[in-house]
Amino acid sequence: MAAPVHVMITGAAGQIGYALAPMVCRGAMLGPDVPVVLHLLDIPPAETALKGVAMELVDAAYPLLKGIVATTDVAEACKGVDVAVMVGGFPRGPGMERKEVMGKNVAIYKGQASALEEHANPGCKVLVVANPANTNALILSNYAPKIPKENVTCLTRLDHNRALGQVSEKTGVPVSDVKNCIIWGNHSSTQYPDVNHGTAGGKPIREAIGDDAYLDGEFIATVQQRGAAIIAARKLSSALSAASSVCDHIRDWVNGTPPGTWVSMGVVSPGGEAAYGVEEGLMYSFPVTCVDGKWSIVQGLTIDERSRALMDATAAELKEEKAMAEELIAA
Ligand code: NAX
Repeated sequence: MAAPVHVMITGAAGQIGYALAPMVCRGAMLGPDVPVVLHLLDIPPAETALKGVAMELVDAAYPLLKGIVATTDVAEACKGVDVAVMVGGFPRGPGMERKEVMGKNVAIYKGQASALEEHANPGCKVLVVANPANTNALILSNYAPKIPKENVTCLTRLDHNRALGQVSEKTGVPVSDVKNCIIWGNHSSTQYPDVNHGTAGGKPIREAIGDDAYLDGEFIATVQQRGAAIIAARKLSSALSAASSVCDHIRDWVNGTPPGTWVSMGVVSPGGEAAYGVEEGLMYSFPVTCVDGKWSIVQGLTIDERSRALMDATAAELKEEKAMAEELIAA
């Protein structure tokens, strides 16, 4: 058996952490033959709950699990890490100003970025899940200049999978035969779920569904608002689907996307034509393929006027968040 891969989960005592850790131990993230060591980080008020999670992981006797580091010390958690999944953060509560939340996350991500830079293994891949995910990832990248910018990403795979799920439900085509939807932009309600290049059962999605009004209206709103619909139904935010999408994101990044298939990832925009005109330096969700542990943006897609406007609107929101983060960093 190969040497174990060290996977860090921050916010590990929370609900996504509780769903994600067992998936990683079952091989859903890195493959059924890849042993793992889990590094679980949370904050002191959650220390006892974190211990409970570690106890349950021991009790599950996973053959792939070769060790657990459960700690509230960020430096200890980051030591020798190959994959870092950043789930812990300060989410926006009711009535909170965006700037206030961002200020809290600048403080958190500053510390965690430095610890990762200093203690993680070279080549460590980072996935930020905690909201505002795109901007938290940008802040982390900013404070960890030694980590290559390409190695810091954020999660929009859940939105991508939600889009595939909606197309599958509408067409009756199994979700495994729905391909190449795109989430453009921010992991927020301004995201643009785009089906113009996707297929269902081998047919273009627009043809398979035959209802442009639905695709341009209800479909987009459903994907954009799915998180809120889950909260309304469960009284808790998405956890199992988020954890499963985290595994999909890392698995495809590390092991490669299947031939003929692309996925959505929040990555730093290289700017210019290769980034469909999205400003350089924004953490923006693009369609990507992955080979040998590296992502590249799918090239040459035709963008119609309607799509252009939606892609620009979500870019504008990210630009605003970036400016706010920069202001807080400079303060
Ligand atoms: P929970 O509140 O259940 O868990 C969060 C955990 O993070 C808690 O145990 C908390 O103690 C810990 N934490 C807080 N600050 C920390 C810090 N500085 N270092 C380490 N741990 C810290 O939230 P959960 O439902 O698990 O969601 C976690 C995050 O994912 C939230 O920010 C949420 O908004 C975000 N989401 C992002 C999604 C995406 O697609 N990008 C979808 C799912 C989810 O809503």
